[in-house]
Amino acid sequence: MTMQNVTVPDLGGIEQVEVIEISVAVGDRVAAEDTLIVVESDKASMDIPSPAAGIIRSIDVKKGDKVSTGSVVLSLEISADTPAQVAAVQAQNQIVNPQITDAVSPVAPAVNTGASEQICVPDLGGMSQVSVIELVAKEGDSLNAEASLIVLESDKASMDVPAPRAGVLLRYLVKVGDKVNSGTPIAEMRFSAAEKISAAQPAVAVAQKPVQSAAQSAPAADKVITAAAALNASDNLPSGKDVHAGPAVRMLARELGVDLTQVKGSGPRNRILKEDLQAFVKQKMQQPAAAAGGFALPELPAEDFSRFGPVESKALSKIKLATARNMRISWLTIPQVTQFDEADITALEEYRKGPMAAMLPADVKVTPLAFITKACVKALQAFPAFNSSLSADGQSLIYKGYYHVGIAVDTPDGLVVPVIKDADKKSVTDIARESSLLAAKARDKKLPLDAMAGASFTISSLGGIGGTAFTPIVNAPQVAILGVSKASIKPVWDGKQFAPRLMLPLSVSYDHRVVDGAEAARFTRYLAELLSDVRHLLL
Ligand code: CAO
Repeated sequence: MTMQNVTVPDLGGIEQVEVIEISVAVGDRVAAEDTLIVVESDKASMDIPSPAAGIIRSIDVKKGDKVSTGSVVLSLEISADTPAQVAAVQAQNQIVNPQITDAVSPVAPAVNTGASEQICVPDLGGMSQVSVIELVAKEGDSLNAEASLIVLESDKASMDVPAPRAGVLLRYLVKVGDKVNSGTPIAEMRFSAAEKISAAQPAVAVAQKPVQSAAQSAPAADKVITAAAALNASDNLPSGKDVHAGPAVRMLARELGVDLTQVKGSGPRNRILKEDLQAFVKQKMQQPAAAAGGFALPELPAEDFSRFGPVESKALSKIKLATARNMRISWLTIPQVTQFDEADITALEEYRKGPMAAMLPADVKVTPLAFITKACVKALQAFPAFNSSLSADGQSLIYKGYYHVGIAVDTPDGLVVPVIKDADKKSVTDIARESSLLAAKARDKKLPLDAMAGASFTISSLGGIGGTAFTPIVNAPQVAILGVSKASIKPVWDGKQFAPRLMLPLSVSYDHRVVDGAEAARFTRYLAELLSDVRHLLL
């Protein structure tokens, strides 16, 4: 039995790396080469594998710690009993802590071909026939030095091949799925004259960004490159929440503050590609801000209707777009219920069409809507909650001391809601005059903006069209809306017999956070009673 400290291998000049994953726990039994810890620099992630089979006795680092070459990360009790096994362990230890001096650049070597240079796969340290799994940039892109060009993946690890220096990617020489070896040309790039260096100068880059050399002697070479090049063996990680992504994607995710465990990978074996990260961020940006209830709904998928027959697309008018936005917000944020009732307007209509019509000047037309507006004001005065709004934080109710009634008007461009201000101070005839004037202006697109602002309650009348009932949507931040349908003669039981009465259907939709059902039923009934006796409205 031998105790073995596992240390961070030579980082080839990188001063510090961050522990990003701890793949084992104290007491775990591990096999040789099992991933113990994953560390990451800003260019690469790499796994620190177990030098031999054994049991984890202590873990000396935690996620987020910064470690350097030689830092002890954990201690392992190795079950190596024979001299041969001990020797193997010692050899592994050399592998994990190699003393390497002649490091080479991690960036792809470039071969100068005159106008452009070929970028080749760096030394793979003994690995061959490694798959190209991602072409990261686009042909024609201007790339910064060390921007990722392609991602390679072997059975155990993935590796970014970056551009050696800033330049333009002219074309790729490989495609996804190709198998490549050390030295395989992968792309052609053009560099500015100042940046051109010959293929004989890799040592310049070496001194700046050294990593282990695969060219170094030793049977340890394969191991060394696995541990120290830009490799990420997350395939081997045991935890389901660990992610499979290359260093460039990890770095980008960190910059964007994206939790990669939330991103679905579309690459081989669910590897997260740069496109997956971009699509994730785009989708998050497009989501509507969480509504008051703190949720966001998924968008409907786009449908290609032309698959089913001929189609024509027409842009929505500004009015319709605004209505769509408001209706959506209202529908999604207000728990609304509709209360139905009927008003007996037989007497009201006899009066309107008889004595009232006889008194009115010829140019004034009074429809049931003017009486209904007046009745609404009286009902709002009796039930102030219907003339209120919830405060923005939802903690209080703001009661309004004014009665501004919005009237929904159907225009060729869509629904417009002009407002009859201070309707409580106006007579039925005044309201009739004003509403027909506002409706005419709305249809002629001559309504000033302030004529549509400030309503404390809304009426939507489809009485001139027909229908028996409907459920209007509360016009937020108001808390209630009255829908009026077409009056019709109905047989009504008067206690002794059925009598023909003109019944007006009323539909009151209300915000159930503000108004409860019993209150809504009382409000609607009260409204119906006001309309059944015209004297209430003329006083
Ligand atoms: N029952 C029976 N008849 C009714 C009635 C009712 N509830 N309401 C109106 N009428 C009658 C009127 O008396 C008039 O008849 P006469 O011409 O014989 O006098 C006729 O129907 C037409 O009325 P009107 O619709 O021109 O006038 P109005 O005052 O009732 O309504 C306005 C004005 C602007 C509200 C209306 O024209 C309108 O645009 N309504 C549509 C609103 C809408 O689209 N709402 C839906 C919103 S939710 O998507």
